[in-house]
Amino acid sequence: TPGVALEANGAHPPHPGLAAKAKKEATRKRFEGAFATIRSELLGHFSTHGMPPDAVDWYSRVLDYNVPGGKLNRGISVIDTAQILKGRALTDEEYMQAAVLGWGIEFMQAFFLVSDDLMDSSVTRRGQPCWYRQPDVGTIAVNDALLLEGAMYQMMRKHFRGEPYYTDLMDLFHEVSYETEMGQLVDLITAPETKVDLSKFSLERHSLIVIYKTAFYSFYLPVACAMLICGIPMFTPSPSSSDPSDDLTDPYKTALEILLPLGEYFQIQDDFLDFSAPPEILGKIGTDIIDNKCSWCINTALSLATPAQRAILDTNYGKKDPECERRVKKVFEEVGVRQEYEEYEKDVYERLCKLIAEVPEGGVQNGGVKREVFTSFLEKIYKRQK
Ligand code: GPP
Ligand code: MG
Ligand code: MG
Ligand code: MG
Repeated sequence: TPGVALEANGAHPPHPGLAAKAKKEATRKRFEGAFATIRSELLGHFSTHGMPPDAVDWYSRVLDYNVPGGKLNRGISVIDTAQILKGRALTDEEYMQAAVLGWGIEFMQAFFLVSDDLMDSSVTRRGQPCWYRQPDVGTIAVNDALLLEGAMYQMMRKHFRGEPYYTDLMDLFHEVSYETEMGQLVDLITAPETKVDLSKFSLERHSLIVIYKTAFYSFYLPVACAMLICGIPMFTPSPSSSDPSDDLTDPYKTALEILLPLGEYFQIQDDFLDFSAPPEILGKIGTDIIDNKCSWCINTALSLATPAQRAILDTNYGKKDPECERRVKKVFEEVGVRQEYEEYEKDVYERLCKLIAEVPEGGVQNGGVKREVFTSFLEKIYKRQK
């Protein structure tokens, strides 16, 4: 069997080397440079519509406050994936194409987060007050979120309208947005802000929420974008042929089948670390228990709890009280959430390695994808501590 070399040794040094850190920093800097270009294109276009100066100012405030301040993992992974698919450094032109789509995903994320913070009545995001909480913003944030979505399509229109894959690209962004919105719906009705009802939770619900709300746009979308600009054709369904989504050789379907469970794994790690990681390593204090989140930990605990433990969870979950949080954590420890996680991580890693090993190693020349695209993602997250 083709080996997927992802040994835990060597690949995961406790402290990434200084050189690796500097390289990461340079990658980020270059990507941020592309934002400056995209930003001025958007503002230029906005002005050509005769928008008055106060509207141009507002629009630039929306962009600067909400788009560039995140970790940029999604955007940068378009560039990394394109590089892997090409098997070489990108030309300046190829780089800009990848960067526009990378920023497109970051705009999509900004559109989602501005909306989500309003729906969740959140207070801070990325270390600053949520946009809607700016004194002069409020519910104008709804339109600002829609503007961010419009900007994402505008920048792709400017850079890709003449490309043969433009319709596929538009279709991809529309589909992924729709999937994320479905996930957001299930998330909102499963854990409403004002009512704690653990009977609505289950591991199946958790899986569905995570895959729809996060995995499509965070994991599949960046890779599908890179595949499109690297010339991997998308199968177009035609009414006369049988459903092409059944075609096991469709590289986009292959990507989806690996990246959705990988995205689910990533979120389960996130949930587990929220409960288990020391704040000084995680860089933040976990709040999922206090916030009534439909997290992997509570769902795992619910599936294992005795009636007495269940009663403790029912009365203490989602309460804004550190003593309640402590009681919930005690039940998590008693039912063995840590051991369950260890087992899950081992199993999902094996499952993903198997899936990756089955990818036909055709390479881009043969209209296929490369295993390294997936191993590089898996390598980055396997056994992460933060
Ligand atoms: C954040 O989830 C929200 C999304 C990833 C998608 C939002 C989708 C929309 C269609 C608006 P969260 O509320 O669980 O996380 P956070 O704690 O970051 O707010
Ligand atoms: Mg939220
Ligand atoms: Mg939310
Ligand atoms: Mg979390």
